[in-house]
Amino acid sequence: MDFKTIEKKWQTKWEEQKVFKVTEESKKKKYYVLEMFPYPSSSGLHMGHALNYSIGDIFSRFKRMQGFNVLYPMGFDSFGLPAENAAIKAKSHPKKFTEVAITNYIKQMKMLGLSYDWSRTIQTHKPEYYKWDQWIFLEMFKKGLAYKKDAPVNWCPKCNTVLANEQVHNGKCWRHEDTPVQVKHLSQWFLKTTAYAKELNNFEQLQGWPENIKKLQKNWIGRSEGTQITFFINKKPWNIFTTRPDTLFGVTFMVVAAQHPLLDELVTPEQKKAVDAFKKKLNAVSEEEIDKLEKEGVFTGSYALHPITNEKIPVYAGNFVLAEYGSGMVMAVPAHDQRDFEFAKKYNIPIKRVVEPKEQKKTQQNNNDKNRDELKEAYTGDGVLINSGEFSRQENRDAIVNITSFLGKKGLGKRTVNYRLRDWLISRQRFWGTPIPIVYCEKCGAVPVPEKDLPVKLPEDIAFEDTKNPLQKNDAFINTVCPKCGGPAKRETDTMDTFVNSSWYYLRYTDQKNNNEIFNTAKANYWAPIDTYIGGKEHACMHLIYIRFYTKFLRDIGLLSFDEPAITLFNQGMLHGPDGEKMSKSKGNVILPETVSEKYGIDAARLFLVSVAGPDKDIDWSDEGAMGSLRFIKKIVLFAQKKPFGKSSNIALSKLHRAIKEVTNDIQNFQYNFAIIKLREAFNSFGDEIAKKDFESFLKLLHPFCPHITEELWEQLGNTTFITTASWPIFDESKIDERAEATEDLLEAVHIDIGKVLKLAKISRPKEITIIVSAGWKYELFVKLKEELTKTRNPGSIIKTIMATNLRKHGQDITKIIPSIIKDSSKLPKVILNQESEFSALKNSFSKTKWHCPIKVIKAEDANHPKAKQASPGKPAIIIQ
Ligand code: ANZ
Ligand code: ZN
Ligand code: ZN
Repeated sequence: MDFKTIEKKWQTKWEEQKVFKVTEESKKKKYYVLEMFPYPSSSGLHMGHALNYSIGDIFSRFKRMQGFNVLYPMGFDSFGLPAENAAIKAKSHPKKFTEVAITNYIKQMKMLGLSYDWSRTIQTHKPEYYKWDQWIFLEMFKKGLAYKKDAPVNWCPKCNTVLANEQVHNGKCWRHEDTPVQVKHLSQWFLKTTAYAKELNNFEQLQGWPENIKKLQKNWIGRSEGTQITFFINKKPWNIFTTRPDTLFGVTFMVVAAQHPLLDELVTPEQKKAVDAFKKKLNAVSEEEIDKLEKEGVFTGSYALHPITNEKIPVYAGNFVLAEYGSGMVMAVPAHDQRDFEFAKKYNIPIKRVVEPKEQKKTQQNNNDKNRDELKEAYTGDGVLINSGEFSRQENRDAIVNITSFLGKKGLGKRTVNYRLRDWLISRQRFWGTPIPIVYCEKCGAVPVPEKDLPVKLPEDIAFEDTKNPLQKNDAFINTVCPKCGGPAKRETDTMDTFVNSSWYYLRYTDQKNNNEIFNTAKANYWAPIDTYIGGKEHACMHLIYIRFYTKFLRDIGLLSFDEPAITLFNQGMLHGPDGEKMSKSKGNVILPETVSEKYGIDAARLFLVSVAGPDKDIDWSDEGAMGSLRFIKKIVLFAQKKPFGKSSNIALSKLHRAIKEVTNDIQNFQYNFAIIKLREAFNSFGDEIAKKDFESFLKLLHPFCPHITEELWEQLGNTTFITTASWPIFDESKIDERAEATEDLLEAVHIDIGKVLKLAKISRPKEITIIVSAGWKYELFVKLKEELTKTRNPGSIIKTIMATNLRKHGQDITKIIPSIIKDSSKLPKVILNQESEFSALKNSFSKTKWHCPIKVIKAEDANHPKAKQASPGKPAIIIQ
C-alpha cells in the first residue's frame, strides 16, 4: 500500500469538503479543544511537536465522532526575539522570516493529518490581531490596570530588554539559562495582575487542572496572612509586614531593602558613604536565592522606636529584604528568624529570646544575654512568650491575635494579607512585538492613543543598525501629534511582552474575522471556555497565570460570562530522541515528520507516539517501535483486503464491545496507550471471519489514531461518507461475555506457558505434555476469597471466615495460599471459571497441537504428580517429557 498517496488523498478531501470547519449555528453541543499555539521557528516542526498536536487531534476526532460540535483551531504566536535576531543578522525584516516559517508550519501540520479548522487561524504579528492587544491595553489603562512606574526591574543583557518576574528563573533569564539577570531602575509599563491576586489564588473552578500546576501557581501567588505594624523612624511612620507579631518584644534591629526607593531618607550623612558603597556591590537576587545568600547589610544611622516599649532600634539596609514585598522593611527578630539570626551573628547585634518551647525545663530558662552564645540557630516553633511585658506567659498563637489587637487600638497595627505575586512588567525594549499605544506630549504627559486610531502599526521600513530597538531611530514612527491638545508628541517605542498576545488568543479563534470588535460576545461565550487545553507544564507560572488574569479582566468589562479560560488542562510529555536526550537541533537527534512519513507513513508514526506510554509521560523515539505500529496497520489492511465478512464469533463480539466500552473511557482520560492495547486484543480475536459492521466499528475506534488508513479502508468497504464524520460506536453490554473471554485467555496463557517451558528446558521434540487442571476445591476458595477481599485485606480475618466453611479440611494449604494472594493480587484471575469448564476447554483445544506429541489433560484429583498441587484456577500445571 502506498501510504503517502493515501495520506495526501484524504488530506485533500477533508480540506476540499471543509470537514473540520465549524460554526456556532449547530444543534450539537459544543466542545473546544485547544493546544498551546507555537512560536513559528525557522527550523520547523519535528516529531516532538507532532506528538503534542497528535494528542489534541486524537481527542478532537474522538469528540467529533461522539457528536460534538468541535472547535479545534491552530494559530501562530509569531512575535518574538528569534525572528528579530535573525533579521538583525541578515539586515532584513523579522516579518519575512516569520511568514516563511509559518507557511512551512502549516504545510507540515497538514501533512500530519491534523484536523484543524484552518479558516479560523490567527497570526499574532498581523495588525488585525495585535490591534486588539492594544485595545485591551487601553481598556486596562482606563481602569488604572495598565500603568507606568519607576521600579527596579530585571534586565537580561543578552535579550537586551527587561523581563517580567515570571521570566526570571533562579536568578537567570528564562531564555538564557547562563545569564544572570541584572537590576536596573527604569520607568516601565505594568499590568496590574495583583488586582486579581485573590481571585487567581482561588482554584475552585480548576478541578480539571493537574494538581502540580495549581500548586506551582499557589506558591507563585504566595498568599501570606500577617500583621502590618507601624514603627516611627525620625518622627515619620514606616510600616513593616510580619507573620510573627508575637515576637515583637524580640526585635533588636530593623532591615530595609537596599533597593527601597525611600532608603535615602533613612541614611544619615555619616553613613552615606558606607550605604552607597554597599548598594554598589549588590547584584540582583531572586527570591529563591535569598535563603542561601550570605546575609549582609550596613547601618543607616537611623533608629526606629519600638511601638510598645519605645526602645531605640537600629535600622540597617540589607540584601535579604525584598523592596517589592510587604513594605520593603522588616522588624528583625534574630532569636526566632534564621535570616535575622545569621545577620545578628555577623554584625554582633543582641539576640533576645521571646518564645520558649513548652517542654523546656525551668532551669534552662535564662535571661537573654547569657543565652546568646548558646543559641546555635533561631527557634522558629511555637511556645510560650517570655520577656514580653504583659504578654509574657501567653501561648504565642494567642499572642499573635492579642498583640495585633493591642496595636490596633493604638492605631499602630492591623491584620493584612500579602501576596508574593508582582504586577506584570510588559514593556520590552525590542522591535518585534505589539507597540504600546501611548504617546508622550510635553504638555499632557502620557496620553493613550484613541481607539479609532488603532492599530498603532509597526513600521515596515526599518533599519537594524545594532542590537537596539530600531523604533527608537524611526522618526516617521516616533513623531506624531498629541490626541489631546494637538501639539507635537512622541510615541512610546517599547513593545509588549509576547505573552500578552497569548493571553487572550483562545477567544479570537471564536470570531477571528471580526474587524469591528475584539470578538462577538455571544460567539465567545458559546465556544469558550476551552473544554480541553493541552500544553507543557513549563507555562505554569507564566502563560497560565496571564491567561487567567486576562479572562477575569475581560469578564469584568462585560465581554465574557465565565471566570476561567479552560475547564481541563492536560500537560503532555516530551518526545526525546532515540538517544534518550531532549530532541533538539543542536543535539542532532531530531526526527522529522518528512522522514517518518516516508519510512512508516504518518498513521504508524502517530500510533507509535501514543502507544508507548500515557501521553503525559516523556518517551524516546524508536524506529523499532514505529515499525511495530506499521506491522499492526499492515495486518489490518491485509485482513480487510481478504474481505472476510460473515458472522462474528461470540468471542470476537465480546472483545470488540469491551474495546468500545474501554477505549471510549481511555481516550476520554488521555490513556491512549491502554486504548491501543485493547484495539490490538479486539483485532486478534477476529479469527477468519467477522461481520462487516463489526469490522467497521473497529475501524471507527482506530480512526482517531490512524485517520488516513481508516478513511481508505472505510471507502473500500463501500462507504460514500467520511469515517471522520461517522458516529462513535456504542457498546452493548450483553455482548460482553466474560466467561468466554476468560476461557480464551486461559487457552492463550497455557499455550504461551508451554512454549516458555520448552524453551527453558531446551526441549525441541517433547515426547508428552501433561496439563493438570487445578483441584476443584480451589475454585470454591478463589470465589470466596474474591468476595472477602471486597470487605477486608486482613489475611487473619479472611482465613478465619474461610475456615468456618467446609473448606476447613484444606486448612493447611489455605493458610499459605491466602497471604500470598493478598500480597500479589495478579494471582487471582479476573473471572474465575470452574474446574469442569477449564478441563473441557483445554481438552478440546489441545487435542491436536503444533508440538506433534500426545497431550494429556487431567484433573489434579486424578494426578499423582507432585506438581499437581501447584495448579490453581486459571493456571494449570504443565509437565513435559
Ligand atoms: C518578624 C519575624 C519574626 C518574621 C519571626 C518571621 C519570623 P512570608 O510567609 O513570606 O509572608 N518579611 C517581610 N517582608 C519582607 C521582605 N520585603 N523581604 C524579606 N522578608 C520579608 O513571610 C513574612 C515574613 O518574612 C515576615 O515576618 C518578615 O519576617 C519577613 F520570628 O517578621 B517576619
Ligand atoms: Zn535573555
Ligand atoms: Zn498634549
